[in-house]
Amino acid sequence: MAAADSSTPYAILGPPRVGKTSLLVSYAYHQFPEPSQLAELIHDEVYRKSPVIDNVPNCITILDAVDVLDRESSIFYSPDVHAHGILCLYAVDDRTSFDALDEIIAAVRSHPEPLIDGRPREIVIVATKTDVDPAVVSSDEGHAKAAALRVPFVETSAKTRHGVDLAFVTLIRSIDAAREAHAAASRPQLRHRCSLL
Ligand SMILES: Nc1nc2c(ncn2[C@@H]2O[C@H](COP(=O)(O)OP(=O)(O)O)[C@@H](O)[C@H]2O)c(=O)[nH]1
Ligand SMILES: [Mg+2]
Repeated sequence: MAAADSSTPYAILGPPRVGKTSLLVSYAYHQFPEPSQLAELIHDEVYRKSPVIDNVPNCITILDAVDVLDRESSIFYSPDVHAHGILCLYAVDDRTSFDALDEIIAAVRSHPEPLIDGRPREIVIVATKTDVDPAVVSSDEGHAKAAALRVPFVETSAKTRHGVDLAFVTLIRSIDAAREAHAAASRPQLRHRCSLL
């Protein structure tokens, strides 16, 4: 597996209050931010982390840049154009955020610059707040949605840290797999040659 280069950026997307900032803080600092801390965290905050994944060191940059807002019934979406991968979040206690996934992912896929290094951006659907009981969106619904949209799915809680590392590892592995597949497809094919001497 190839290491992500030092400038590989990722983005995190979802409607307001699904837990984007909390997930990033939980991932980067192993803390669940209090409401007062959340209020201090500004938009466009950049989080950096250097995890070792599958024995390979990675340097990653994650942009907590965008709330997806419903502006006059159309989803507004503008992540960093350089993002190689995007975590698309919904909260298990907020059905509206789950229902927004189709439109958010369609917006990612129809971005004006849809390709990064010749490949589409990798997407992982992330269910947040799985510590909340009862949930209004079931785990089965999350799995079914991800299967229908053909993307990986990870369940998380920033509060308990359940699944938090896995969400990022899944995205990084998806990007590595896509890079390798793209490189293999771009390599000239070796052909058998029969020569009559
Ligand atoms: N119970 C619970 N609450 C969470 C979790 N993640 C975020 N929240 C709460 O959800 C609210 C919105 O979180 P925030 O990270 O600001 O969401 P953002 O607007 O998507 O960045 C805050 O009150 C958080 O404390 C979680 O994993 N579990
Ligand atoms: Mg936020």
